[in-house]
Amino acid sequence: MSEPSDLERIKRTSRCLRGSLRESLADPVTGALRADDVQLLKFHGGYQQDDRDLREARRLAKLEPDYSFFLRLRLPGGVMSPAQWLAMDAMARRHGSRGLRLTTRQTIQVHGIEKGNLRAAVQAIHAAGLDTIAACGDVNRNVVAAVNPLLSRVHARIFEQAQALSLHLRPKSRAWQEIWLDEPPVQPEESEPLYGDAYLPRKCKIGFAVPPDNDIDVYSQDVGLVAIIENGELAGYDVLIGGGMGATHGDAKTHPRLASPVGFITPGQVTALAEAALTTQRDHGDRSERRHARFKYAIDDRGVAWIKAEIERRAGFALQPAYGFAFTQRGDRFGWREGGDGRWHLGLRIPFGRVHDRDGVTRQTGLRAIAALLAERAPDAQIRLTPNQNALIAGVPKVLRERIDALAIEHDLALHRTATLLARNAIACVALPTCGLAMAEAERWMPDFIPKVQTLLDKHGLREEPIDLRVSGCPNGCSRPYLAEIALIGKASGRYNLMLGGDHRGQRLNALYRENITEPEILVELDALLARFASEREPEERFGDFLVREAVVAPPRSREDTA
Ligand code: SRM
Ligand code: SF4
Repeated sequence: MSEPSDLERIKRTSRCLRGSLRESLADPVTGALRADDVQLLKFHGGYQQDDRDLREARRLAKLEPDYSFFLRLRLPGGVMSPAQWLAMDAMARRHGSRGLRLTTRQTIQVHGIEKGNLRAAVQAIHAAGLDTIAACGDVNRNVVAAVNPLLSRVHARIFEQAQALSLHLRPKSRAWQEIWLDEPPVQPEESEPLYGDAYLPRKCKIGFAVPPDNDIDVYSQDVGLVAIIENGELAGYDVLIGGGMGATHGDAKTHPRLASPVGFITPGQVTALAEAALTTQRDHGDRSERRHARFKYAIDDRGVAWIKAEIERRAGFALQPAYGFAFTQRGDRFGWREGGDGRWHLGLRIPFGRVHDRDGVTRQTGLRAIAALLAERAPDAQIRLTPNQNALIAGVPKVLRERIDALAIEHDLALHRTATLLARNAIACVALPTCGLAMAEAERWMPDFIPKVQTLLDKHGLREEPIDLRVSGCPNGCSRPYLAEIALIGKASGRYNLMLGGDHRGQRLNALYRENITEPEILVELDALLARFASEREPEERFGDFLVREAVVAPPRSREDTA
């Protein structure tokens, strides 16, 4: 048996996530935390980073790296009130340096917070009725849920379940309250009934989908719950386990994986099912090799049937046979839609989730103005974040539509009216300069790169063709690229692996087409394939499906097929 990784020691000896974080935060000599506390901070929703654009110059100048931190909110289902948005906007302007970043898991990150401001930033989050607990780290992460629950009672019910589950699976340690809010220490020291002192071997991700939309990419979740609706009522959920995107270049034992269907549960069984899956991963996940520690690998190693039986044993009930479901689309719906209650919902495209005033674009000011209007005139309206880095202004009285439209147009928030489908649906991860793992650009490259791909689409008469493009700066896959029709995975500065052949409903993994190529090479490849697609496609055929039918790429077989 291999030795546990060093992170296991850090977790076990942390006294339920306290470590020496207080001392690290108070140390005025450095902008960084002690090494062990860097790891523990993740469980509190924070990450230490340094500006990679400045790294080399600072090294040469014998300065320590330009350290700063991001904070990530725990925001199940991505729902905030207008007042909460205003509070987060104020916090980001006061303490951060890159605006607000909407993430692919329906929450917000604020980058560029200096160590000395972290406590004030967390306190501002808490004052707004929000928290950052377990937003990162080896725990259950932000629970995602299909967007726009206001459209029906069923959506609302699912959102409530997502919120309740997030709270239920939140670590019980009061370390967050002690360290950030100065609550008195708990005496005697506590324990974690669900997680134990070493928490999980790796992160766990849970998501609720509502067909026909697969906007949460349910096949990428460790535990995916797909709502089954009968006669307008929630009958229960089909359960999928073992999805995940992360991989490591050149390491064959790592790979993206589609979640496997294992059966059906009733709404009342959700908590027990999730606990059983989590504790199965807790007890059977790999604690020595972190690259091999996600639930998907435990499932590959032991088999879906074994893991399913273990989950059933722990949950105390058998899963019923899966109902089956059909997705017709993923991605977000933009523009205005009317809800069942006569309120209106406006889907806004936020390119790559970045809400920041810069280069003459004033999206942060615009969203603040919209939130301020709602806070005053419709405080029960909501700002909903989507798993595709966009925002939905939900529950708007009709009378405010015109003013919101005017603000959206004034502040470059009306891209749903002008941007092509390619630009509206593309996703890119954060990557440089903040992400310590980035091998190539992603978010920053998109404003340059997307118009070039669009030029190719225009050239081949495919201007409004819906093609999913996703870019990640490294193989960890934070933009869920392995589910895209076209994906680029960073390999080195300016170099990417070109992956092709995912499907537009997020149900098929793509496959490697060209390795380690540059932007001009990518464009040459796409030009040739789009030309073929334009002339040889079948009616209504999507690009990813065409590439697979024509055997341009062969999608990987599912793990069950290969077992
Ligand atoms: Fe991620 C690590 C950003 C969604 C798979 N991810 C990171 C870190 C924290 C880098 C690090 O560990 O040093 C990135 C911080 C960059 C920065 O500067 O902000 C980062 N991940 C993000 C976000 C912000 C991307 C975005 O552009 O929106 C997303 C935040 C999600 C959230 O709000 O909780 C984000 N990450 C994802 C997703 C998509 C999803 O969950 O739906 C995935 C793929 C799904 C999955 O987990 O399999 C994902 N991130 C990873 C991995 C690979 C994990 C693995 O199993 O191998 C890492 C690396 C790691 O954990 O060691 C990672
Ligand atoms: Fe960073 Fe890689 Fe995730 Fe992009 S995919 S944010 S580069 S870890």
